[in-house]
Amino acid sequence: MRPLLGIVVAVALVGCAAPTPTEPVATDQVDMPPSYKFVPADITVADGTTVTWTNSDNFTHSVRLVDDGGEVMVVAPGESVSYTFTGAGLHHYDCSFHANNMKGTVTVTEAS
Ligand SMILES: [Cu+2]
Repeated sequence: MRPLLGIVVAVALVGCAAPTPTEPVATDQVDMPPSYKFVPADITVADGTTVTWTNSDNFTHSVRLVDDGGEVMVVAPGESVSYTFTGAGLHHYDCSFHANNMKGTVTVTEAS
């Protein structure tokens, strides 16, 4: 008896299951309404735009520039902070106090 040689071909299915990311909103203003969120969380701006985050919540939050040196800008209720983004691409940020609930992105596009 001769052993049968079986050849198994594994077919890899690529990239069908990734969740659709939120479409970024074209704005330079991000609000922090009650409670524990950035609205809109995902925005898009042109290179060199200054983005302002305003804390409308009753708790102190922060904007931590995860992809831009990790600086933490603390934002007390009723206050605002700003940061000027340079460099086209995806820039992540979050609230360092509530990083599980509060995170967002700034998609920076080439200045026209
Ligand atoms: Cu927070």
